Amino acid sequence: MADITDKITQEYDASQIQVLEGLEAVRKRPGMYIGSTSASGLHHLVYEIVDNSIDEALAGYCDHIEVSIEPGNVIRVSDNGRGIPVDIQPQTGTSALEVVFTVLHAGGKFGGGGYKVSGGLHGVGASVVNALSDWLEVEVHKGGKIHQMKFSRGEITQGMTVIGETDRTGTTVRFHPDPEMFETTDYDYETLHIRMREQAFLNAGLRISIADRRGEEALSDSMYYEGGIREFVDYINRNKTPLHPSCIYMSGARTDSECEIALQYNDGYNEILVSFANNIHTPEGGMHETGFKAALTRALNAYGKRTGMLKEGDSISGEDCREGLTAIISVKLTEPQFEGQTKAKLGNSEMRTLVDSVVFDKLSQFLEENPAVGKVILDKALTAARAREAARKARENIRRKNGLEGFNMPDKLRDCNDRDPALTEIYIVEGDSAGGSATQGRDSRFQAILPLWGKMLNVEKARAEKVYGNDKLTPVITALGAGLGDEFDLNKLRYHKVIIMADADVDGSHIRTLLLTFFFRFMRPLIDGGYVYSAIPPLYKLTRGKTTRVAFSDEERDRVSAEMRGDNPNARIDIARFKGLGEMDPHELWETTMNPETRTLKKITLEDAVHADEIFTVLMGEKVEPRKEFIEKNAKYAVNLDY
Ligand code: TSJ
Repeated sequence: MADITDKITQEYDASQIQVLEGLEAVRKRPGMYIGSTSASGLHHLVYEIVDNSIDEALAGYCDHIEVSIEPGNVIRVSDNGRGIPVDIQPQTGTSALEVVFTVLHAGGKFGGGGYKVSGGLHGVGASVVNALSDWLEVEVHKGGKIHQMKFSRGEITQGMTVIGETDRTGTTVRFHPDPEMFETTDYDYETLHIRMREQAFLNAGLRISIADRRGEEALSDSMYYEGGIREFVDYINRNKTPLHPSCIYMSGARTDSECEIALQYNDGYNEILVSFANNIHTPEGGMHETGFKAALTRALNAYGKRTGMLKEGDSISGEDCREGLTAIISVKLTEPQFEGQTKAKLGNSEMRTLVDSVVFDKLSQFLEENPAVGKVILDKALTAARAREAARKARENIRRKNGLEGFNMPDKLRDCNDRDPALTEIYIVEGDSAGGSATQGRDSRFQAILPLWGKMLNVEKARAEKVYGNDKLTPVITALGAGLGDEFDLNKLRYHKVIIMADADVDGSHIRTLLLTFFFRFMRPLIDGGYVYSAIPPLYKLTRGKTTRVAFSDEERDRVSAEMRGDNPNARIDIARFKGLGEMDPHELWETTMNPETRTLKKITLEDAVHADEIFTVLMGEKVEPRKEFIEKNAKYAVNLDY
């Protein structure tokens, strides 16, 4: 504790004014601290608070965290840890509690001091959440007393006050995001649920409960995984068919760092590799992933040679070793370096060496001791290698036939005039009639239209060679111009916005899911790079006399209708539901859905590959029961797949 308070004192001593300036800076440029002020930044506030409780759990003092969304989008986070220290430091006359909420970069993340391993990808902590909340209250149960403190937009509105006695310890924070700071303050339960589940998997033995108390019926879940990341792998594979009974678990440590890996092969063709550093998801990979991949490939090749399954001189590629693989890599280290475009790539090279040696040694040993599993895995990799070779040949054939990267654009494509990909966009439109409206309504200088029609292919089961031959997807591949699979090349992409425009009904959602699955499986960089969008067409058209307006939700419909009525309660407002894109005239489609000045696009992020994979697998897999269950549980998502 000494370390922590010393550090706080140093920062705090500088000047009281700096405190206010610090939090003012957060309110001036919130995006710098939480990434954005959209829904993602809004949810980030919760993660920042919860991270503190998780740090307390990592330190060994807390085993239960409760997170809830209260009516009015108030967030409550509570833990049974030691409670944030409340004693007044003689040097400063303030408590750690006050500092945590008022000093930028304070909180449980003091680098070397404090906790040995702490999260904090952005390292911003509680003070940023405080600055961006129109109110925040904290309650600390500690030393037999309940201490309370209140804030508004970062400023103290009630100093630390003892409000009662208690026989337990712990910290509870409640806050309401400042509507002046965020585009939306509406929390999504499922987003928080997925994140909390992930954290429960990553912290074996920690119970995380979550509840949504906004609706008439509360939603809730309580997550506790004794097996940690082993159960994470089981969870991801739960609707797949595993090739061996239980997952393979490996762990190891050096001074100041540790790693654990769980993996299991299934009979599918996809690779699901999810990595974390200090419990922070690293979707861009990094040194821990590099070490893992290298060691897996080496271990399988060495085993193949030793058992004679692999001929002398032959070798299996890394990708073939990862077909049908689900793996979780979790590393903990004292000074993580996050790099890359989104600071989501681990840069510490010592993690490559650590993970490499742990995986190579432990996996080699496992294969020796479990020859039946070893054979299944090696067979799988060998089959993948053969299939890849066959796919390459098929590709060559098709390329010769119709020049996939080439100059022959699909008949249906209505291309735009501009050739600079950075300035152009392509609308992939469901149905010929909507395609017609879009073609007439568009700005042909920079907007291309590609209509799609009919049922597409079940991508989950398809291998690359089948996709190549599919007449529904070939136009998409050709129009985008960047190839697919191993050879996908973003530099060749012909449009930097790929916009899926489909109806807000079940068929539309089906097409959207299929296209996203296809992009996810075969053009992954397209999704990772944020090039894919979903157009949001309006649901209602409201007419009063000569005035028409549109609405994108039931709430907006009611609001717009009231606005149009104005002071005239008898005014007749005609409300019509758009049955589909095909029903809109070209001008309406342009104004509501295509004009960059007025439209809303939803960027497809697939932030959580695990969740995406769940939807894809369940909705398109062969197992009927999980699909039925999923659709019943997520009726709203099945209609409007919300990534
Ligand atoms: F930071 C915060 F306000 F966001 C927050 C912190 C929010 C929540 C919900 C919990 C916490 C938190 C902090 N839970 N547990 C702690 N623990 C400490 O701050 C703590 C307690 C004792 C000692 C010690 O050395 O005695 C040290 C620390 C850092």
